[in-house]
Amino acid sequence: MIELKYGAARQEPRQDAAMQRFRGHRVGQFIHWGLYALPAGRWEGKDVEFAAEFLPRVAKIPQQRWEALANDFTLADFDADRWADTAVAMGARYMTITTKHHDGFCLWPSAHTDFHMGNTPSGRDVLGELVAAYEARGIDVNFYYSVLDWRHPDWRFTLENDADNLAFARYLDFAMKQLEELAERYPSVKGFWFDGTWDESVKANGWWTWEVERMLKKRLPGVVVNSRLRADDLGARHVDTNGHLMGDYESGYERRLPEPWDTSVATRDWEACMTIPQASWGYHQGPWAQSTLKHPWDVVDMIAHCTSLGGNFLLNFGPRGDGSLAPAEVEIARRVGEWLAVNGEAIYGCGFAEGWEYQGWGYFTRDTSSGQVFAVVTRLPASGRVRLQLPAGLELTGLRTPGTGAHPYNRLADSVFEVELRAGLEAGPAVLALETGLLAG
Ligand code: JFZ
Repeated sequence: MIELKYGAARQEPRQDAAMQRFRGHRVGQFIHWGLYALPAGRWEGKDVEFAAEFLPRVAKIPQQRWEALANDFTLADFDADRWADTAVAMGARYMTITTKHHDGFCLWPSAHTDFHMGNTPSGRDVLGELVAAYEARGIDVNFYYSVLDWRHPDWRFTLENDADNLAFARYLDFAMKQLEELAERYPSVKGFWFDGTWDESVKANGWWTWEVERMLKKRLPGVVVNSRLRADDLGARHVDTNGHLMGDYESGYERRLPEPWDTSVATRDWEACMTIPQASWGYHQGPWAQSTLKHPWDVVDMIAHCTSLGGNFLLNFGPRGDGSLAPAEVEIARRVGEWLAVNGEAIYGCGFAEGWEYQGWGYFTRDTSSGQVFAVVTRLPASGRVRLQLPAGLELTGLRTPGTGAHPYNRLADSVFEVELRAGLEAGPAVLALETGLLAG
């Protein structure tokens, strides 16, 4: 053990009510929205096949031309209630929105920069409108904030000399003030999701990431902060030099999930975030993105996968430049939500089912309060039959599907049962609620 001033604040998962609430959500909606939604991956008639929010860098767009996009951000078709209704339809229990992404543009009227929504034609506080609309529907709102800032004159990627150190100290002060401002203006916010913390400059200032976490928790009791914010005294990120998770949950799973048999991740809180197209967070209009959209059942598979290992799943949406949601994304949300409306008892409030081993056809989950075990069958074998191998000493005494009720099964051997699931495939992955008893003898 090394003595750390800015390492993990605690060594065990939080168990307070706010954290338990976050943990039980399991399904969240991520939103990436900013000026990059206007060009949507296309510049001067050419598709740029890279994440749309990176367009200014990848296409080397002059700063003034990028900032001029603010004049076109007119919100012609923006309606916070419609976004929130889509989240409800999807069955999302929380939402995380980009208050400021890497280009520095702010979705709220910040007193610490001119580059914000208040200086666009509508002048509206879209962040405030979204907080109100989502919370009115019982959906928790979290804020994404990029520490990396391509526009701010004091931002530094590396610290080469005293001048860099001075400039970056001013930058950290600016970012702290913006975060204080967010906490003050929107005190109902439930969590902060930090990004853009990987550069040497940030890693050399682990004290600041500690201070940010402390400041937010002091002002907003219960607030939940992701591990991506944090660096320790020695520049270790997410997990400190002594191996303890910093922040409240691990947020390193970006467009990938842990292996389904890697039960080691179930010992702590975590969240995975995922794009609908292959690799863009901001709306990208080109076929490079639009031809790669995931199927709703792919999304359901990932939700169950995360739940089975005690993690949350944050599905990203990239609204368009006029403020409307992309119809294909609304449709995916609707179909995922239809599935959750029937089968959500296997997801919400559920987590890792200790002792129930991964068997390839899908995932076991367990309701953390009732103890009810579920099988979510996302990869039905070609036989149409699923073999359920129960933990040694248990047998199946009943089977139920949330949609249709009691379901037949065959006993093959002690603790081995078989279920026929060919029928009803169009309704998506089947869920089985398992009733078990101790094997006699
Ligand atoms: C970052 C951003 O650069 C991106 O635009 C988006 O906002 C995403 C959610 O976060 O991208 C990342 C962040 C982390 C990793 C990879 C890309 N990572 O941990 O491998």
